Amino acid sequence: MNDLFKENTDHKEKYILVAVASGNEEAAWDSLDELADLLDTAGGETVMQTVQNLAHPDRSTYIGKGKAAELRESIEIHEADGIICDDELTASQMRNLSELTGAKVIDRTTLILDIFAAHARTREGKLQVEIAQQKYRYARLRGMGEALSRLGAGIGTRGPGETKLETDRRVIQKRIKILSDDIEAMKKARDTARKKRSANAVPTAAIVGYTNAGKSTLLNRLTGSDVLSEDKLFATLDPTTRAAVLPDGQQLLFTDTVGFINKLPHNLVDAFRSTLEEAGYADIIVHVIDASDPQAEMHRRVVYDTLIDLGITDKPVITVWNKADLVDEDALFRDFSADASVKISAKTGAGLDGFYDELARILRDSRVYVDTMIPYKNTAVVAEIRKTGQLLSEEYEEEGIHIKAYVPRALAAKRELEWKN
Ligand SMILES: Nc1nc2c(ncn2[C@@H]2O[C@H](COP(=O)(O)OP(=O)(O)OP(=O)(O)O)[C@@H](O)[C@H]2O)c(=O)[nH]1
Ligand SMILES: [Mg+2]
Repeated sequence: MNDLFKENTDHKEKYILVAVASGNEEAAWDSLDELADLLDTAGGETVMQTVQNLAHPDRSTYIGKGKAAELRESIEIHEADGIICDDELTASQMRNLSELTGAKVIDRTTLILDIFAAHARTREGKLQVEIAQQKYRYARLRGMGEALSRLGAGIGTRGPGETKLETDRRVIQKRIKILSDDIEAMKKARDTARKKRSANAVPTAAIVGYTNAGKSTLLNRLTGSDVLSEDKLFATLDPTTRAAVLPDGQQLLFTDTVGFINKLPHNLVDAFRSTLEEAGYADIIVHVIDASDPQAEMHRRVVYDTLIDLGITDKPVITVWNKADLVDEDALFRDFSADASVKISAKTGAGLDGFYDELARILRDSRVYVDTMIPYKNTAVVAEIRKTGQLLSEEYEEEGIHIKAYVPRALAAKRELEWKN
């Protein structure tokens, strides 16, 4: 599936996972469990996990030198292929730690980038992953260049190694520029597609949430589609939009998006910014949380933090506590940051009625009430309202159709319908 861990398909590469805890040791262990899930998704195997308490990661070796020496032994005992650190490392931390442990050293960012690379399907997704990878490499090369120039300090000349690095850096920079231009062009195409959609005035809901929360399963359940969903992290990278008709007959578009994760590498956030920002154009945010996950509360916070980071703060949010089939029937789940909270199982379909009710209520709130007469020459407006709003009544009278309806603000403005709030 990917380069790092599946060079030899018969052999699952084994890794020791390491984290530095500065204060909250429990959180560090939890984060390591997630790192193990990431490794599993990438096709590798965890043979040991360890946490070191340090005020802050060591600047040159991440963990302390004594701990590194211990790890060297553990690597032998477990016949591990290397270690994976739960933070992003600098080039020199990586090199030094590799020397001290005598093994391959990988960081959390590389692992996530690797999974993204393996899961990207569309051209845009692939470009976005590559740009994040190139930026990561670029930063690393710079780090190595500094180390090399320190080695050569005092002689007054630049070593051949550095010259090579300089050209590598220029090549990478050029590549990043080309990729950025390509992505920019695709963003324009998407903007056009979105404008077309919004001209139709069908409201949209963006499904967001922590990775593996069940976003794609929910999209499939709501729209009868067949988007890949599996028990892997970051199964979905590319936004998919599908239409659904709610029980009250109104149409709604749902967009499934890339999942969030704690310590999401910022190069990835930047590279995927235009994809992630899709949620910013939605009328409603559907925030899916895996209610059965012991880390649900942390996941909830990470999702809100990421939304804020993306500038998405003024949308109505409906929080969906998913996987209800895996939790105690009486367990209560609340999200006071959301406009509504419901408990469902995307898998079994339990609780969907409540979800539809809340969705309809929020949609109604984002609309205006219209009580007006539509002349017979404008009956297309009535069809439009039926599609995008909620038509409460229509009476055929002499001078036209008398309608009472909830209509999206945008449509009311476009058609110059008189409204009351
Ligand atoms: N038991 C149970 N499992 C569920 C439910 N909803 C989703 N799952 C499972 O959870 C796993 C992840 O589901 P996905 O729909 O792929 O999750 P996602 O949020 O799209 O994940 P990414 O795209 O990887 O970020 C799959 O194995 C689903 O079958 C549910 O309501 N109950
Ligand atoms: Mg998905």
